[in-house]
Amino acid sequence: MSQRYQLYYSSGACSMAVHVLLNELNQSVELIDTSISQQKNKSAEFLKINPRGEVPVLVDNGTVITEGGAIITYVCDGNPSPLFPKADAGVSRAKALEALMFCNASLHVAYSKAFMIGRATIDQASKEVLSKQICDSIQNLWNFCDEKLASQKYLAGDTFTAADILMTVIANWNGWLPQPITLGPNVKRVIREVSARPAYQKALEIEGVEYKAAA
Ligand SMILES: N[C@@H](CCC(=O)N[C@@H](CS)C(=O)NCC(=O)O)C(=O)O
Repeated sequence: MSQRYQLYYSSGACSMAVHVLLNELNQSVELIDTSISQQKNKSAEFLKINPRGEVPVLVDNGTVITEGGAIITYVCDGNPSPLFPKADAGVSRAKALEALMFCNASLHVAYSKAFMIGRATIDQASKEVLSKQICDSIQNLWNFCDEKLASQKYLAGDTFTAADILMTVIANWNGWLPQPITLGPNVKRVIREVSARPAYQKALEIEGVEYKAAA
């Protein structure tokens, strides 16, 4: 039987946050392997769906939605739960969006820059300087998260939201960076809890990903 949702994903990439979220919401999904390492995201077929060649892409009854932040809020709005306050919820919605956008537009983007510098065909000395600068900025973002999580249980406050899922996915990318990143005890507390949830464990198993960041 065809599923309502189709998700174009690459193992362990930011698309995994959408996968975990759909599991949390008990929504079945058809997963379409769009492996970045195998360049499936550059195939002519996928570029027709997302000309920018990026995952995640969600298809809901034929409607194509790109951009992780938009997909996450769309899925949450269509499946109301404590994971994301409703559109008329006022401050709690704003705080959930703030946390989600922090992960999507600040944390994720910093990693994207680091990966781009790693692939850049520039001289080694420049690469090292730029890599150090971006890795230092990633460390600062994690320090900011850790300070926030010292006084509240989760990124958006005292309720677990979709932002915590995205943060947990991104934390597992540290091994790909050219410089070690230290995650503080409060960040570790949250990523341990989130990655241990059945919805997360199921996504790890299906995507064939090992969760190393919580160690
Ligand atoms: N702004 C986009 C960024 C998505 C993005 O950067 N996805 C990465 C995986 S985490 C990707 O598909 N990269 C393709 C590539 O590296 O070729 C979003 O939030 O959805």
